[in-house]
Amino acid sequence: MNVFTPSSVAAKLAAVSAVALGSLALAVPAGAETVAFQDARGDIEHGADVRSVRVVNEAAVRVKVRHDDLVRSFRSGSGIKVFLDTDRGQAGPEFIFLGGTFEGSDYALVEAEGWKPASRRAEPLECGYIMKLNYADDLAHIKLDRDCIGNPDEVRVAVRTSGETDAGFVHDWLGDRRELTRWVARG
Ligand SMILES: [Ca+2]
Ligand SMILES: [Ca+2]
Repeated sequence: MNVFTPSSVAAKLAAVSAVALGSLALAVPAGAETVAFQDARGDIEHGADVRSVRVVNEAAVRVKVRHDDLVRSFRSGSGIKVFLDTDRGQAGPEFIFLGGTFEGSDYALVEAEGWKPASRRAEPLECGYIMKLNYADDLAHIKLDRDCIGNPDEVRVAVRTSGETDAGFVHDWLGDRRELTRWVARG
């Protein structure tokens, strides 16, 4: 009996492509690109120490920052800056999301120029964005409407946290100072 009949070959090809499709489906969830980045623990003697950052580029752009130990008290003086690079044609980030990460603090999205707010009195942009803080899990969830940041196809970020200690303010970057993640394409 010849096992290499056209039908058995076709069946084997079908089985192979089913496996290939299955693994692709697992690797790339429909409609979402999510990339996670890790950072060392203990860079600063403060709970604002960055542990990891997750960037999601889909219907909205979302950045989730895990800290070592986020606390509610204003005494932590803890804060965050997320620099958003949305245009390869322009050097550096186009936007900065900045805010406090202790309870009751405020936040804003502003246009950036040279890694700083575009003007000394940069007005917060009036569009849809929100930060939610989870003190149990030490997370800051930032969600930005696409229209707020020019509806980019791809985005990358640099993240800097800060906190107050007896010795003054300390800060921690994801990776190195002003290090941008790889580009995250829209899912
Ligand atoms: Ca760190
Ligand atoms: Ca840019």
